Amino acid sequence: MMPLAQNIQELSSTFAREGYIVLPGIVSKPKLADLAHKLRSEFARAKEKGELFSGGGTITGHLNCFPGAESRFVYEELEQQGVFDLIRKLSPAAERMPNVGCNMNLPNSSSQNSHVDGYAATPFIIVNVAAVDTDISNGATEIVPGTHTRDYKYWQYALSGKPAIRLKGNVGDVSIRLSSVWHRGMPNKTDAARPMLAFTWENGGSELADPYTAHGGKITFLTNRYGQNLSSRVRERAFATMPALGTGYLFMRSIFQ
Ligand SMILES: O=C(O)CCC(=O)C(=O)O
Ligand SMILES: [Fe+2]
Repeated sequence: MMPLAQNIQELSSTFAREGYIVLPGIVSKPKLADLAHKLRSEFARAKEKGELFSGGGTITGHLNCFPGAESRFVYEELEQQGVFDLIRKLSPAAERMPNVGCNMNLPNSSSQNSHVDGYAATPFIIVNVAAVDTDISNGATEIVPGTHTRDYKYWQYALSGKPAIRLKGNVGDVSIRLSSVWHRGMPNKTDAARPMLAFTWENGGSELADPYTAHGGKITFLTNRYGQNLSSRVRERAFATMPALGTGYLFMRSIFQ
């Protein structure tokens, strides 16, 4: 692959136009395979011991997680490969260290509703690293290129007719996207969870001097997009079992917003 520094013009212009870019083969595959194994084992253990919360993304099957201090090698490799230099060129707001996270797409998950992450008015950069080979079967993320250029309401997005693509890729591939590009997590039809690492710069980055000290440095599963109270659980259940209901609800609500 061409070193990133030589390719910066082209990457910047693709990023400006599409809202995302993909850099194949950046992070070491064997180390990521080992990390994916640890994340899956820890999830199985936490579930077995009844340590997981109810609702909070467990019904739709899309959780956030902190990938543990043992995942620091991913950050170091991104740094060595010049990915963070590229990020600082793409977004001068990315000053601090990123928040370090991971998306666990669980077996039998349902489609998320299409969304932008955070608030459309304050976009930030997200670097995803595939921790396993990812394709349609295990829920490669759906993304709609070019949707970051205006602040769509849900109904405007739904009627925009812009074509969606799936971010299929191999372990070690990196994708860099703006939070304001419309996207969603998709069903994982395999029997193994799909972990995907995420480095995010919301509000300029992590508040910790070292984001790997979060959660005592231990792999931790966290809620995603849904709360844990009864009404959140009812809503999550309804969206998981009747995706069209979710689309219709968001469509109507966005008209009156
Ligand atoms: O896991 C994925 O593929 C995407 C998840 C996502 O977009 C989210 O949880 O906000
Ligand atoms: Fe998202």
